[in-house]
Amino acid sequence: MQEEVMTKVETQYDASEIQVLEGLEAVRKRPGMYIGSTSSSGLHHLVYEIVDNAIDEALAGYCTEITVAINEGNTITVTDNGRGIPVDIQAQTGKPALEVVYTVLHAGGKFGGGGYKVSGGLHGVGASVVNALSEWLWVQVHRDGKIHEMRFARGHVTQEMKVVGETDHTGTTVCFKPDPEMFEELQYSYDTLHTRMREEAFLNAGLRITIRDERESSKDLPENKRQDSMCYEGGIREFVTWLNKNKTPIHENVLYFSGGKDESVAEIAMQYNDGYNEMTLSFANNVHTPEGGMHEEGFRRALTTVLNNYGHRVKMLKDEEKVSGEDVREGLACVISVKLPNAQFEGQTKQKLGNSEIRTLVNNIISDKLAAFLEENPAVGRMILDKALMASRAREAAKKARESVRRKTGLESGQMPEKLQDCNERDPALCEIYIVEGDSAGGSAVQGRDSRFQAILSMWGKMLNVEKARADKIYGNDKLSPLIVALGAGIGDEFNVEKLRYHKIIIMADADVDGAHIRTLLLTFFFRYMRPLIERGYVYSAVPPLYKLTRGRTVRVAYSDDERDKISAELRGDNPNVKVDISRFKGLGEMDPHELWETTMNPVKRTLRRITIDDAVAADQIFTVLMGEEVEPRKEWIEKNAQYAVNIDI
Ligand code: TSJ
Repeated sequence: MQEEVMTKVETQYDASEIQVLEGLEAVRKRPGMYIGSTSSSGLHHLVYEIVDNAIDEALAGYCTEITVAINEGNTITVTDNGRGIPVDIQAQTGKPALEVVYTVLHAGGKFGGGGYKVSGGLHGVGASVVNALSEWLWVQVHRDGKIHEMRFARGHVTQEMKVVGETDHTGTTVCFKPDPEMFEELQYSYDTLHTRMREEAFLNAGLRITIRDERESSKDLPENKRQDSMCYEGGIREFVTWLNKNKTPIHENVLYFSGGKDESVAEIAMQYNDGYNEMTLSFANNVHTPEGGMHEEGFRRALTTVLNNYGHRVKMLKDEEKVSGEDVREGLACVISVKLPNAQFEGQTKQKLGNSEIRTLVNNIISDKLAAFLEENPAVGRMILDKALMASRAREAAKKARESVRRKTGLESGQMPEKLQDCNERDPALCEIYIVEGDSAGGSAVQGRDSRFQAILSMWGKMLNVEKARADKIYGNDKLSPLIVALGAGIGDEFNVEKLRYHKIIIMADADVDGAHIRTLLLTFFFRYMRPLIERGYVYSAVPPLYKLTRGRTVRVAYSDDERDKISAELRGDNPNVKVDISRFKGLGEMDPHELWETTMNPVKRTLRRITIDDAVAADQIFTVLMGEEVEPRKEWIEKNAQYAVNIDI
């Protein structure tokens, strides 16, 4: 025993120890390199890094359940029922494997250039990064009948591994508190974590993932807003069913194809609905690739070829007739998931798969197996081809309509719409456009803004139901065409992001259900007709304050209930009886121009929430519910959101 303590003291300052500390110090110096950012997205990334390790254990075949809890104070607990991280002393380091997992920085994290986590090896990729960025972290491993525990603070060991009890099962539990010194944002969003965990559950068939919100602030929410348990035996097939859940499929079964070559595997699930929009989600090693890449390319190429060949063979297409890629993807819901060694992530945001061998693999799977399926299921084949043919004809008609509308509305005249109050600056990288709902809010925004670089576009009235419209209608729509003209980059297949006039597009809507409605409509529109805007991170939601607190002549605003309570306490100071007046902002229209500038538009003080593809996918779902023809899901949505739904207009 004495021996061991001595060794420990001696090794505290040896070369490997110093390297370890330097490694984690590097993470704290440049956190963005390891988790992308220190804003809300980075905060959530910490959870994904930890959960990924548990999912690897599931991929290795030893773990069937993962639980994620958001605790009071925005700490996170992740538990799995795997084998437990090994705790034996490693020969090279003289330390427990568990300690190495948490203190040694592993190269090849997601933001450092790819990496396939090979199941069965001791990896712990990301665990040390999370540790370095946590004010504190503890871990308990149930293994060999004992509970082993270890504690850390900002990456440093604060409690060596010790046995704290006995156990009759195996598994790992990790609990951590993100370091307020490292993150600008500390509030976890249940919805954000829920969305990602649902995705993981779909991508790992049979794995049960449970998420719970234990925070006091959520205790009044309905049960289904603070706890979800997700397990999908059908994997990505069920993902597609879910994507289509409020739509009308045109064939009964989800088509599913899979195959592999060398170390790589690919699976594709797809089903057509009677709508006009495509929803393809692709993943590489369970990482979402919203910018697409080789797996999507291989799929698209093969789908177009197979359907054209089939059409000619069954004589639904004449010799010279062809359906385009866009035609065959109209109304398609599709999930592509590939797993491969050495994934190369490229593109603007490193979310595009670059490995060309995967294009060939996916192309071959679809070419062989979809073709065979159509031969065996001619009724389905006929239905899909019919739909593509209708799309092709509609597209021809739309092109003609577009040309005539373009002449009429001056879409290409370079003249800006009346509803736009433009800014003086011309460099798009420096320009912002606020899209504001309602007249009075629009007026305040125009007066409050910094007109050098902030433009305002007001929109009001009921927007077009883009769910049921093809591109020709959208061009001619009097609500949407000012927006299209103001942004300057066109829409649909002709969208050109290089022509965009603003690199920040900020949706400013009230924090009520009407605001949510208009935000949903705009997001869905951007998602379907200007997707690169979202992929490049140009779309934001403004975050207006919820409360105004007044004590004498001091006025402060709060953006959340927590902040309201904190500021209220600050204003009271040591004097609990003093009167602090708290009022709720009912809407943007209520703020005067100066207030709006100070709280919501001034770049130095405001908060902007960047819209991600996941937000857009969620918007697409909500939108379908709100605008679709199905009455039941709409009623359900309204009931779920009843506290706000009094004056929603649908
Ligand atoms: F991120 C993390 F490292 F902190 C973490 C790891 C967090 C959580 C919630 C779970 C895990 C984790 C790791 N769960 N299960 C494992 N498994 C192993 O590390 C493991 C177990 C046994 C063996 C073996 O060969 O016996 C090998 C490994 C890699």
